[in-house]
Amino acid sequence: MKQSTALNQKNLPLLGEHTRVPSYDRSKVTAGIVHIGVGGFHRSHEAWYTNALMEQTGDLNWGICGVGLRESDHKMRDVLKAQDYLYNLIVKHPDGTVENHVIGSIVDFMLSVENPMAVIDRMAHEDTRIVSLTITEGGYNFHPVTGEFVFDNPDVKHDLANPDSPRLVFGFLTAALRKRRSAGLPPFTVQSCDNIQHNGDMTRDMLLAFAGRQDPELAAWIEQNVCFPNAMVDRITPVTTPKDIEFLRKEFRIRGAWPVTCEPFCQWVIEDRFSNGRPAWETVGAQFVPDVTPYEKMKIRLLNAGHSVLGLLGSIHGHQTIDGAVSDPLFAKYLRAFMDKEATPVLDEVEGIDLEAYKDSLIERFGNPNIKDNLARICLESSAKLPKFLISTIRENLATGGSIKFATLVIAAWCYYSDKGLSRHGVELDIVDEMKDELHLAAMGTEDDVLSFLRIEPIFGDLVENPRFTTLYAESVEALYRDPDIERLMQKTLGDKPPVHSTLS
Ligand code: CS2
Repeated sequence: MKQSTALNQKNLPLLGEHTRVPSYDRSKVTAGIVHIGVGGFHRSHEAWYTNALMEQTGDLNWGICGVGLRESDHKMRDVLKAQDYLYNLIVKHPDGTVENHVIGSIVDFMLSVENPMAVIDRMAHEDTRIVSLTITEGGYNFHPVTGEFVFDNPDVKHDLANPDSPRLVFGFLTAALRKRRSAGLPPFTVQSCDNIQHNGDMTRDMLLAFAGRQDPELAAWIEQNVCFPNAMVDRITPVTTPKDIEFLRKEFRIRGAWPVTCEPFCQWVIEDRFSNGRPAWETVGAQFVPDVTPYEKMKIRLLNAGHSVLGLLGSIHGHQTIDGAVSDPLFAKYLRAFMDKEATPVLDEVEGIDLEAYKDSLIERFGNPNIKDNLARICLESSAKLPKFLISTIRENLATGGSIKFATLVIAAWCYYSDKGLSRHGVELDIVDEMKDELHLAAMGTEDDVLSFLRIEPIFGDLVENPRFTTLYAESVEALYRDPDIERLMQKTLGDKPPVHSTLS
């Protein structure tokens, strides 16, 4: 049997006809983009578009220099470096077709913990024209209810006091923009690729708050000169598992230490506002629009919220993956009811988009049996996600008198999940959340004070004072604690009769 080949630049010609490798000359690529937060999603999305762009147009000015801000990014740096920054993107279609690409758009990687000044210099270099971000919802350091920048954070305090050796993204952006301004260079664009509505505006507000505290004059310059385009990003990208590495080795005879697997669907809708030029990503499928608002709201309130609905209810039920949950007819019906009755009524019209077809396509994408998207990934950092994905929908429906019951049961399930950390059958759940301890403590108080969980003010704000919401929540949470049979509660919420268990004698 043919030996496997290690993935690196030199071996590209050996990888075989079933793997698409970069045909452009990577030694000629300059890094016009510095990207902070190189995980699976960046590699299946922006890096994929940019690789396709270089392939198609031959414009080699937009290579990517990855940056990791966390200690834990050592592994990504080491893996990518050993592979000449190449990796495999394995695209799995629902019918079993697999496309295997080697992506060549990342050409360097830096760790800020090793040398923060080198990262600042790189961002301040004249070749750098865009700094893009996937730092997760939690990385923006805003208060979920007030939307204000949170200054009361040890890393922020450190960054304010140490402008040349920051830890957080805003410290780096400020330092690099300061350098560019003194060097008389045009600023880079700051391009958020996270699932936050108005992600560009949010990034700008947070950066201005931080920079304003450190250097008000610089903040005024940033406000006038730096563009922060809003964007909607979309591609379902599960966490890489040892099975993916094995798949690559067995099916394609390639030894790659950290491939990415993703679905075929890919979307990027971007506002066309850039400070210093941009790649022609529209030539490879991205859409440039004047205002991204309706697209991003639709995506976050249907896709991301839909994931959370399946993730939390499914975890308690004992489902493992999104495709597993959505192939369960009760979960599919519940998801659709949530989308139709609660999420859709508070969405804006999106010109040229048929919402019914969009929802159908989401259910189809979720059902892709070859994408094993673990519920643990979906539920990861729920405290940063749910205020934007789901709680905003509850708030808007409370204001208009719309239905809230489907989403409310999900909040009750989140309480039970945070308290017990178990599925209804007692299987331990893998919970990862910055606020895990706080969520657990509040949820544990439920038996004495049924609204205890809702008193986490940074997540729920004043919702605990809304009687329509609290009455429904209390009923759901009490029922769940009496008997965590989530299926029965889902059926009840749907207005369906639970199946009759006949006792034939
Ligand atoms: C997921 C997203 O994090 C989540 O909860 O909903 O990562 C989702 O898979 C992507 O936004 C898809 O574009």
